[in-house]
Amino acid sequence: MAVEWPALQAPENPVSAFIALGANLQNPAQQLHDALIAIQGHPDLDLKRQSSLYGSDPMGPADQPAYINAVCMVLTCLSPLALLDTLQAMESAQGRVRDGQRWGPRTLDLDLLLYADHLVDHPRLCVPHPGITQRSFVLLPLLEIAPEISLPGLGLASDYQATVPMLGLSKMEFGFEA
Ligand code: A4P
Ligand code: MG
Repeated sequence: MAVEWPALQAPENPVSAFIALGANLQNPAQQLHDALIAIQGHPDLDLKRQSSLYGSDPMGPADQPAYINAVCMVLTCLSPLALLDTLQAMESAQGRVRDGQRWGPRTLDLDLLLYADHLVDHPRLCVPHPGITQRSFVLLPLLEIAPEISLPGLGLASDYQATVPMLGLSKMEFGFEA
């Protein structure tokens, strides 16, 4: 599919964007906490909602630690690619090393799940994130903070809850204040 303009342009008014957070190295809960602090403190991001923390078994190679995941919602005037750049800079600032291993362990992964109601198909960015409907560690925290949300081109997110593989997902009792 061709890149859709103006889907990649910066909006005139703030739009909502949903971000998935994941970590399984170097105190993952602290990594997510630090990431939310960074998001909250960023001048172009207005953190509006954050889910509970969720623990889950690793998807992909099994010889890696369990993950902690969460989802947050921000308002932003950044373009989708500028937002991706911002998220990748935050990953690097928290020690993310890209060694090319697919689904390998990481200190912090920040994926852009949804950007307003846009469909983006760009070499660097696919939105909605293709994993939303297949990953319990993304779908359930998303539904916690946006139970009625519709996924562009895919319908209601809640329609996928019954069939998504659970991967040992559990909502953690402790949370944190960003
Ligand atoms: N990219 C394209 N679309 C997007 C998007 N919507 N958001 C591109 C973010 N990035 C997007 O990502 C590779 C490239 O995808 C980026 O350069 C960007 O241009 P990456 O973060 O560098 O690499 P990655 O995260 O290892 O790749 P991948 O395949 O996206 O991994 P996933 O899907 O993030 O999986 N198990 C549990 N339980 N919980 C997890 O959070 N995470 C992973 C990583 C594996 N297993 C897991 C978990
Ligand atoms: Mg990623």
